[in-house]
Amino acid sequence: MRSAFHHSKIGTFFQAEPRLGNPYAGDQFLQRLLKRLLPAEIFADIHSDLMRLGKRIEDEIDPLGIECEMNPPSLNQTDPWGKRLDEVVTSRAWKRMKDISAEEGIVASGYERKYGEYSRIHQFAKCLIFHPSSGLYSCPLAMTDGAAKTLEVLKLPQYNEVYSRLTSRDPSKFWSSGQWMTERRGGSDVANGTETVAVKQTDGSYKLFGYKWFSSATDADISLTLARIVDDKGHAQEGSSGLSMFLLKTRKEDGSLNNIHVMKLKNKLGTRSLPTGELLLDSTDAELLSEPGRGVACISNMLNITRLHNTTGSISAMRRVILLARDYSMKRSCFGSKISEYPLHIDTLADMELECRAGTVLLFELVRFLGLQEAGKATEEEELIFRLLTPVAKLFTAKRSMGVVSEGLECFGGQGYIEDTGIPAILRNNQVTPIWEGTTNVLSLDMLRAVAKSRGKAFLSLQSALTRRLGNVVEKRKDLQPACDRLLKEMETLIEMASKFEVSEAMARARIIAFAVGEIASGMLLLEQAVDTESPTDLHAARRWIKNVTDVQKKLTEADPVESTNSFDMVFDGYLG
Ligand code: UCC
Ligand code: FAD
Repeated sequence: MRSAFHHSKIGTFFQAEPRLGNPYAGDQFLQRLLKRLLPAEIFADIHSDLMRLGKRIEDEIDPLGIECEMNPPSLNQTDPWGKRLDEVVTSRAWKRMKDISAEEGIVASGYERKYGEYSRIHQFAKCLIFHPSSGLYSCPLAMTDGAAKTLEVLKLPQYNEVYSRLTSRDPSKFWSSGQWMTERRGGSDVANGTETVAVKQTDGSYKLFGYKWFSSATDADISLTLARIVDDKGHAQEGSSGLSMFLLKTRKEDGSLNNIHVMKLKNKLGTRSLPTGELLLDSTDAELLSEPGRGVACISNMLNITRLHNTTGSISAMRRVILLARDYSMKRSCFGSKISEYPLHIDTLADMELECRAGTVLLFELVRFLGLQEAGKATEEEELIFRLLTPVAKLFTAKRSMGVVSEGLECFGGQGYIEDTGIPAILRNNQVTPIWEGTTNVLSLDMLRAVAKSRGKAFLSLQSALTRRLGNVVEKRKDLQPACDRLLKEMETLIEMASKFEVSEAMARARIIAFAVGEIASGMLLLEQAVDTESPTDLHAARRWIKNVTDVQKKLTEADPVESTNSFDMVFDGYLG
């Protein structure tokens, strides 16, 4: 008998690989959601654009994204004679991604307002399918969107040209933006962490001096940043009220850097295709955009947009790993059957699918609000819910997506751990989403601040929206009454318990509260999807989700009392310092 293993032969079995296909065509849930949210003629238009983009992603953009991942940026700091260059060298694919982003209007489609209040839904649907194939070019685009939004809100005519470049579809005009907030002392606590100072010049402009510790997309054309204005005596005010927001161009008219030194590129776990650098600002020309001392409030226009993009990134990482794992489950056989035939494997995939659907409805609820707000149609209730749910959606989807993507890797067995399948990069790249744009704890506290600033009205607005909208759900399907009651009870308990907390107690429980809000809001949105589409899988998803919603009373009651030192002692047991 001839052996299959001799000479150059390496066996006869080769596993069929998972294929992506058109990521929009394969996402029926997203299609049904968009159909629900959009008027019929707008849906028809957007649907055909997304089908086209999905095909372009499959054929052209995804291979470029892989090329970006394989060719990370490098830094040419000096020429052979020691002269400073600070040249960030990026790949052909990365540069091409910038042009494609402009052509596709990934930012522009949010500002042209072709579909009025629905334009943002179109834009974020594009981002959702684009992100995992974009080689992380979605990161500079998120910041570009945030900068465009900030300029739009400020309505300063002298920045019309900058705004038109950020929102251009012409690759030769399109500019990207950075967002430089983090310094060595702190990225969460920018009020105490910002050391950069701004010195006023006789022409009214400023020169910045400081060290920006994390700058994603170091190759951006402009950036928004924070700094402290110094007075005639060289003093600067400390804390948040000493911070102002500036706009700077990264290059001068002659193409040289604007007195910016790229000190190094970061060596990162993931997002390796993204040039993240440390920057020294040494007399960098900048212009004051905010009122002096209102830097944090002003840059929060940007933060709230980039946090929506972060939510988009987390959800699309889940969707990507699910699309691949689903395809693989039909191709891989174990113990004599395709793995898709094992209920245990399907149950694993179903849990992943559920998280992805819950995140998707939450994202599009916020995107819908954003569109309404920009069209001047948002009610006070919607504004309050928008502010409340933006940090919640970011932290909720980022954290939960890490569990899903990790599970996703396991769906491929050992191959899920092999770099050149491209699958581990989904996990490495996604691990940043809980960290940047505000960590999970910091955003839980941000949510509480939004509640406190509204004197509790943000929670009450969510509760009254739940009552009204779940009432509509029950009107359409009586059998969903128990599921709706469950959500209303959890919301009621949450408000009742949270309103009795001391500030320190609420802060210590901020994460529990934020995740509960995320679960409840997603539950309502999944129920609405189920009754509107009448799709059996949407109904199954809503029921399965609500069965797993956290028992808020139990969770909050069982949390450690704030005054207890038990947890501290447990963590530091044996710590030698
Ligand atoms: O990490 C970064 C990554 C860039 C890449 C992005 C890619 C996106 C995804 C791509 C696809 C995957 S850039 C750096 C991001 N850094 C952060 O997110 C900082 C996290 N820390 C916080 O958010 C903190 O809560 C701070 C910095 C906002 C806290 O600062 P303060 O000064 O202590 O803040 P206050 O006192 O709470 O707020 C000052 C003012 C208040 O307004 P007034 O004075 O009118 O009462 C707040 O209400 O700012 C207002 N404010 C806000 N308003 C603060 N935050 C917000 C907000 N989110 N929305 C509206
Ligand atoms: P810290 O603030 O030191 O946080 C450390 C830990 O303490 C965290 O777990 C946090 O949750 C916890 N913590 C902090 N405060 C509290 C509290 N009050 N209660 C409970 N827990 C708390 N920044 C930019 O400005 N621009 C960029 O372009 C940019 N790009 C980035 C790219 C990458 C790849 C990465 C990894 C980061 C980037 N960042 C950028 C920085 C990022 O925004 C910060 O790292 C992040 O906001 C956290 O700040 P920190 O690193 O100072 O962590």
